[in-house]
Amino acid sequence: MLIKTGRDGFIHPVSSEITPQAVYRDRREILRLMATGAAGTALAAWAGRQAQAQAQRPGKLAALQAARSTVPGAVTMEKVTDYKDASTYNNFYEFGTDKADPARNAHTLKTTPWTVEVEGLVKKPAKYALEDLLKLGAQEERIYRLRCVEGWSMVIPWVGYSLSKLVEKVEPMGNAKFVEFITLADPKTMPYVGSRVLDWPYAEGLRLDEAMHPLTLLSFGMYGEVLPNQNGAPVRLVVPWKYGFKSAKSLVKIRFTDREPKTAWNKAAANEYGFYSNVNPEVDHPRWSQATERRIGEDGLFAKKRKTLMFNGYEAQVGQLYAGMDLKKNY
Ligand SMILES: Nc1nc2c(c(=O)[nH]1)N[C@H]1C(S)=C(S)[C@@H](COP(=O)(O)O)O[C@H]1N2
Ligand SMILES: [Mo]
Repeated sequence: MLIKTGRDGFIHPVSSEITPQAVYRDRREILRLMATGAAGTALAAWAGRQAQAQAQRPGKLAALQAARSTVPGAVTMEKVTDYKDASTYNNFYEFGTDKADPARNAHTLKTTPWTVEVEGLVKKPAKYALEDLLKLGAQEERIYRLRCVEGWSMVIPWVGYSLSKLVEKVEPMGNAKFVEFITLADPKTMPYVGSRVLDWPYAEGLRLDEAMHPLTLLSFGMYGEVLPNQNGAPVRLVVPWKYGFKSAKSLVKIRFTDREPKTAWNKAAANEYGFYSNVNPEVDHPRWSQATERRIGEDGLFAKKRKTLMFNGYEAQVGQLYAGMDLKKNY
């Protein structure tokens, strides 16, 4: 058993850490590669990954064990963003619009008990207590690039499993074509819910085939620990090839529909935020160029901007989902 839930409902760390399983898997892989002569490079990559993982363990919240994901494209070798940056430079408008607001204010978010309701066009609608949702799939570590439409990006080691695991459990009906994600809107604990910045609750959506893609992650943790409140505790979506706002935080409802769902940002400014919102350096946002990005942590005087990659670098994995589509029209 990977995760224990205590009587108080909190997730408690188990004694062993995250690495052993991943180490054994990697070691076997290296032994295999030794036979082919490719062991040198593999060892270097392995050492790099271990160093990265260990350097990043912040020790702030309960550990969440995970084995490194084997889903194609799920682990970038780019340098992981410092936990401090990833947990203090946030967009979570329920807690304020300044990047520092969520880390300052989200301590009021009450994450236990937590239920996620799955409803709509499914044969098996269900209400999942967080403890049960956690166990629906094996927890994996995935190191994804996250690209915000505002022009900055980070590299974050998430913990979670493919959303498709949940989709398969609830058995979508034949006419289900889209999935809507609805997040908590509690004016008592979220100071900006009720403000007119957005039409609450914050809602997002995906086409069913996007929701089923193995890279679409239902995430419960990051940096080997449970999610900090400001990053969307206790459970959020992460869709790495789309702009960050598609990755809805603190999910309470997942609804299967036959119609494209309305999303919070599309309602706020339809000409700026489309339903698809795939990262695309060739299609600019009306106010911001999308051709380059600033990697958080690289913002020194001489830091160069990075070129933004098509589908945020996940084109090989997701490009075929959009074959034949006009990506300028379907922004
Ligand atoms: N509920 C909710 N989810 C949200 C947001 C929000 O304001 N509310 N902001 C989005 C935006 S714009 C981004 S870039 C990412 C940021 O995730 P991070 O803070 O974990 O990096 O969360 C997304 N999910
Ligand atoms: Mo964003």
